[in-house]
Amino acid sequence: MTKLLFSLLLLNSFNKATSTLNVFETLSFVRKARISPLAVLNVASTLDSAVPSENAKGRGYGRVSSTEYILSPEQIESFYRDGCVTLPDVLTQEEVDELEVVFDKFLSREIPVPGKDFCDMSKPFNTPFDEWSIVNCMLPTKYYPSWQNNIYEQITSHIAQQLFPTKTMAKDYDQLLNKRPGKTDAVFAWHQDMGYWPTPTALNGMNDTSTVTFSLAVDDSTEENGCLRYVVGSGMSKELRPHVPMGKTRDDAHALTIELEPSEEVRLAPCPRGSVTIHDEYVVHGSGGNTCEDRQRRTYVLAYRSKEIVEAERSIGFTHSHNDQVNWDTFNDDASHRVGNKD
Ligand SMILES: O=C(O)CCC(=O)C(=O)O
Repeated sequence: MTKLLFSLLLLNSFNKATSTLNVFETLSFVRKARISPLAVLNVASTLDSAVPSENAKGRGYGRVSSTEYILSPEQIESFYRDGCVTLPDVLTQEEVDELEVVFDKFLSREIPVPGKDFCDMSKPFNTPFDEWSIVNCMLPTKYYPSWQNNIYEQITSHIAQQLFPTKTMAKDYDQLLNKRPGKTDAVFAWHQDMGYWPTPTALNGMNDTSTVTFSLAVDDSTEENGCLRYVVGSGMSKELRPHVPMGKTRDDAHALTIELEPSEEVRLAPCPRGSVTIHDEYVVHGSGGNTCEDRQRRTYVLAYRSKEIVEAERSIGFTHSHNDQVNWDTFNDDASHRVGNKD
């Protein structure tokens, strides 16, 4: 009886926070996603505090000023329930035009990026530049500091704070990606971002993992040129699945991958130029190859985590640079989720 009352209380709380699902839909969703009552409670309480204030509602949603974008309750709900959502028209075309100039200087190597921070995310590190399929540039604002605090950083920092109003969200890392035209092997393998990062054990027990990762479409991102795709609701249980290195070792290639169950619902996240997708740290995601002969897919990634997590990462020497001298296979966290290799 107590258990039943407890479950009903949780469902009511979850339902109130998500507002669009009725009890039966909520029950079915929770059961299908195999979510623990504790996870439901966590999400419900975060949603309660992340609902936009009356003040925000009065000003409308979306891009309300030169530096502010206000999330709607539906966008916040989708982020917490599905793990990923597309935010339309975050930047204007003119703002993207300006960012694009610098972006292309990284791609042409006019702005140099050292070592493994300039690599292909789908192939071994020793692949010749001409043969790359997904050009990956880590930490652009580290290598080009005058880009810091650009319009994309200003707007996303405001959005990150709306999603986690009780925390101080800090920029953790940035990254540029380009899927070259006609590269059908420009596949970003299925993964959870937490698979790449030090776990709470490695961060001295810091068990908060709060993250929002933004991906700005610099080009229209569609199924044809390999837009983001994700397994709906897969991050809600906050469980890390076993990841396998794509190469023989992490020194050979950086990427990790996981297997999907055939029954899992995959959803595409197309995103027009100037719009942004946001995703969380546990949602299973990746992207397909670029089948367009005449269209690249450039994406500007920017991730925010709570200030305490960023500080804990830095304290163990983890900066998201692929040149970090950390143990990429374990981060000294006894990680059972980064295992073996693919062969
Ligand atoms: O945009 C993509 O294709 C994948 C990027 C990704 O996996 C990430 O930013 O975590």
